[in-house]
Amino acid sequence: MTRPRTLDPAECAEMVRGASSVVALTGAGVSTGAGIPDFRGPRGLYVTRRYDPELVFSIDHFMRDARMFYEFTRDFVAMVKGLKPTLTHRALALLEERGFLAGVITQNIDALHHHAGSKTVVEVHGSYWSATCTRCRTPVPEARSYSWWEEAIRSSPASPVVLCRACAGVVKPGVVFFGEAVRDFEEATRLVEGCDLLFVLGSSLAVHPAALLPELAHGQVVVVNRGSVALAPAPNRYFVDEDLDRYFERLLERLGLPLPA
Ligand code: CNA
Repeated sequence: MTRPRTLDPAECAEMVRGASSVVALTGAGVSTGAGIPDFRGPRGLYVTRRYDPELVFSIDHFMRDARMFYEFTRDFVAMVKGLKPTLTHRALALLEERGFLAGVITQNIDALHHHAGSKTVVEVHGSYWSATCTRCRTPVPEARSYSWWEEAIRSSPASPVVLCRACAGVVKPGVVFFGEAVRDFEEATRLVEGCDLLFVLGSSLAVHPAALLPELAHGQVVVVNRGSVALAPAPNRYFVDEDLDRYFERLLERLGLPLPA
């Protein structure tokens, strides 16, 4: 049986330099350093505000009555607005800018990879970075700003539910709900199958189908995650049980790249 192997930042830097295509798959753990707890942890919104995820993120419930989802959104926006992307988000954007990284696939809905400046971002669970009217299908490009969400919720005649300016239909953020298909999975699959180094960052790999992506990787897989991950050891897989920001700080140093401000 293959024993799990770790990888120090110096060895990882060599791997990044030698790879022809690097891709990162990220989860809730990249955003905890920014102050966004995972939803089910002790500080998570499901626990502190007693939201029932089955209802909050149910598309059937949302189409019948959007108020519960928007109460969650009001709390989520109040928490996320003003938070800065973590060093790991910014490091990934820098690695892409410098030609080391082909793109990021994320399970997160917080849009922090966009806010950090990443260009190729595949959000398989969608995010608050986009929104559309459920009635007339008009997109809402202003949704890219959390300040816009805060103001739209506060000033909507149906507050907290945000209504379309054109037809007064209910606006739905681009977050993928239970009962909806994941987004851009073909694009995510193409990126993973085409890379020779896949980072898996801050994800327990418990949620499918995103959790299946590392199985499709043909090259090296480097997991950086505190705690256990649902991925079996294999000769091409490395498991680093460390804080992400600390690891990426040292990785950038080894690559001779400046720490992003
Ligand atoms: P998860 O199952 O909560 O896994 C997160 C992992 O990250 C855990 O194993 C943690 O131990 C680990 N972790 C936390 N902080 C760090 C850190 N600083 N350094 C290293 N490791 C750390 O979450 P997943 O992303 O795997 O998937 C579950 C759901 C939760 C996805 O659909 C997400 O969309 C959803 N979610 C998103 C957000 C967000 O958008 N920020 C927040 C919470 C949940």
